[in-house]
Amino acid sequence: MKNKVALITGVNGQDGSYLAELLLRKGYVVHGIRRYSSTNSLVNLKEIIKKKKFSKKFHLHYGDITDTDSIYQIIKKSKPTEVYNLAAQSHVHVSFQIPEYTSQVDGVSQLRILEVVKEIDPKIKIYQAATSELYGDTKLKFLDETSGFNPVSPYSVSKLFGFYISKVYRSAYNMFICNGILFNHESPRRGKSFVTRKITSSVVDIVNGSGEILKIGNLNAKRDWGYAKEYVVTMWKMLQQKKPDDYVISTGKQYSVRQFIEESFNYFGIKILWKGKGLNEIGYDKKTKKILVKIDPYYFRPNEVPNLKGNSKKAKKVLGWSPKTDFKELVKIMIKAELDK
Ligand code: NAP
Ligand code: F7E
Repeated sequence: MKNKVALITGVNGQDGSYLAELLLRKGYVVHGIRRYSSTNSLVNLKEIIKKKKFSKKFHLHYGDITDTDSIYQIIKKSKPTEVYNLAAQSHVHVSFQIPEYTSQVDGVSQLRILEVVKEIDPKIKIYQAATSELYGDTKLKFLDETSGFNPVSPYSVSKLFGFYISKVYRSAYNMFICNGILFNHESPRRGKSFVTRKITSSVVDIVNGSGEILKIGNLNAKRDWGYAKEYVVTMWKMLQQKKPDDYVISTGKQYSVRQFIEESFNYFGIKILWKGKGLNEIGYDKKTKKILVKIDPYYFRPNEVPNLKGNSKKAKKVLGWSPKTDFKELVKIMIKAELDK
């Protein structure tokens, strides 16, 4: 394979780090944009940095996707054949606290990238990280590429702009741009403020005797949770097709936050029983009667997305992709990784 060069924004995030590893294994030269940080933000990239054969083909650039000039300079210099725009203020709850900033990073920045690519080389292929949050508060049982959107957070409205501006540039300028509508995907590299990693890391701390109680928000929210390492493969596959298109990536199964907690404790043989209602609901250990879970309204959102479940038939048919890791296995992978730490 010759001259495959990828640029990944958000390279040190969960998906960016898995995608960088995948592309390096495929022989790509990979450039990544990272923001300057006073603290170490490269923990997800440690596998790449420590492997000599990878590190030679891996280049990090300081930049920010709200800064058009830095995007321009990096694309001009690195000459990518594929750009994966994964950078985002990716926390839905936080987007209610910094809505204007979120719209700049998660919405307008995709336009910045599209404009720069159109100017430098419109043949560069682009992947845009769209999201199941676009469907928002929906009554539909299964969501696919034809389902209507009803975004209910500053995060999802910003991503809606990114989604549609990508379609506009695809049709208006004949550019190769794909939107990946990915449902929730998790891993040991997930940030600790997202519910799955928060649960697995707290459960391991509790089992290790920290004495803490898991404080949680909406126990009944349901998500279609997949494994991030498998999902990044679809980003690459989308850009290898003859024509650009949009794809839903999901497992087709949903579980509640409550079930995620139960399954995590279950790994250690602890059975959680529930008692009480609303803010007073608690989860306790059936055997010891010790309270292990409490509700904290701090984690409630001004608007909630109660449930999401995808239908990835198109991805299966066109990309030849289907998920392999089920819910139980995902919980196991995340718990084991916490134990290893
Ligand atoms: P993540 O772990 O939160 O990573 C986000 C990355 O974006 C981080 O590397 C972050 O860098 C970077 N970033 C944030 N603001 C930036 C800016 N202004 N300029 C440059 N970089 C910036 O997110 P993820 O889970 O990997 O998700 C990847 C993408 O997919 C995101 O766009 C997310 O919205 C979208 N998505 C995620 C899911 C999911 O379930 N994970 C589902 C659908 C869509 P710092 O370390 O400096 O903060
Ligand atoms: O919340 C509920 C919360 O923050 C999941 C991002 O990657 O996926 C992610 O967004 C559910 C919500 O993910 C807590 O109310 C209960 O219903 O892990 P989350 P998210 O909001 O679904 C989508 C597809 C993206 O695109 C986003 O970038 O869990 N929940 N208690 C809680 N959530 C958090 N964070 N913390 C709690 O204590």
